[in-house]
Amino acid sequence: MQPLAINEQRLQRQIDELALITEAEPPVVMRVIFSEADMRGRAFVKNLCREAGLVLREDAVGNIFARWEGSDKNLPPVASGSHIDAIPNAGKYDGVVGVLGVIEAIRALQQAGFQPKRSIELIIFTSEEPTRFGIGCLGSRLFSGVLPVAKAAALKDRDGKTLDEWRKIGGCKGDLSSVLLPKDCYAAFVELHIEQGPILEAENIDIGVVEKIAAPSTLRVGLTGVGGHAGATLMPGRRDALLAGAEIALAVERAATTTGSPDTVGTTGVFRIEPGAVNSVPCRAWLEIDLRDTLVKTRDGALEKIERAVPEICKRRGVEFQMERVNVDAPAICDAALVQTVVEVCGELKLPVKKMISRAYHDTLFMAQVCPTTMIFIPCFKGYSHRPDEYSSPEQIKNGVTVLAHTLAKLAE
Ligand code: HGY
Ligand code: MN
Ligand code: MN
Repeated sequence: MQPLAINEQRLQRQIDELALITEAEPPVVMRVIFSEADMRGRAFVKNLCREAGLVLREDAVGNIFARWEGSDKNLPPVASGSHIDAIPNAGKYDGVVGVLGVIEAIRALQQAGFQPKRSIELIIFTSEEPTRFGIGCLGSRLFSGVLPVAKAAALKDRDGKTLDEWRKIGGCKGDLSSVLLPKDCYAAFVELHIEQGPILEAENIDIGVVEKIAAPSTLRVGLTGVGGHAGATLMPGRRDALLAGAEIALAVERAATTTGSPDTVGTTGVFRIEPGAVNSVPCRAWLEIDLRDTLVKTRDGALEKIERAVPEICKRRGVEFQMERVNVDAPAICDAALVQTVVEVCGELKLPVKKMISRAYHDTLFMAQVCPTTMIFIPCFKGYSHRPDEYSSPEQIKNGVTVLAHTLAKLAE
């Protein structure tokens, strides 16, 4: 095979163009699953797949598959991919590098005359971000069987619109039960992603290869207090839902900072109140709490601490609560042989490489239930992510795509 020519200008142009397909004001990116912008983003990427000669299909929850047919169609394909949906106030690289980068890697392999024996399949997962339904990795959870169909079918967004209603808007066909794939459907899955952390940049290393993905969990708490006139309702006896929520958010911080593990992270990322009028005592509050650690035991200990604090705070404040574990996931252990393949490719390309833990979750977390997996990380500016100043340079992206292309070639030959 001739040396690979990754067309970084073309790839950068595509990243920039996709970033303009957003629900927000550029440079802010936001593409919530099945929104009008997400549908335009999907169409944009599907078009690039067609231009690269890939065979497209979509499943009943909107996962998109773009396949480069190999010479031996009986062999399980090698897969790579990520997501293009984006949370509010996002940047333009999270997920996108691992989707557009695969198309670029395939085009470079095609141009170098490589002919895969195993098919190489790009997967663009539905709703990796939890924005719409409060649970992340919806597409890969269903795909891997981690999320039961009945639980998925019951998902609603904050206005009560169901997953089925959104699937109709997204043009999805078929029953959710058809999303589940047989265990040996892929030979391997490798996801290219920005690190979303500061380590590679700080240590001046070009490539990270992921050995383990931290264990995420989400807790949802609904609070019902008693509203009233801000002027006429005296302080004694108030049952202020916001203040109960505020104490719970502080309990999350306390639980995360007292485990003794530097890897425990707790965030009350969503905190909504009603009625939201300056002169009205908040009668309702909703919290969505994100709690993670690389060790399940530590994460679970912190989660249980929060679950004990909620009733105690609410009892003291006379506020009623509902509490629900939305997801409590195990960490993923990546495949050692696959990790070694990436290390070898980096050696051949003379790119410094570091074995790492991913603190962010990814679809790879669930693909690990389906087949051997690993991830290829590239540095990002100060580790920033989930903010508009998220940035990786064309050079850093090119390095990641080159390593991915050579890795896919090794796995597909
Ligand atoms: O939250 C995460 O870890 C991922 O970026 N969705
Ligand atoms: Mn993200
Ligand atoms: Mn991501």
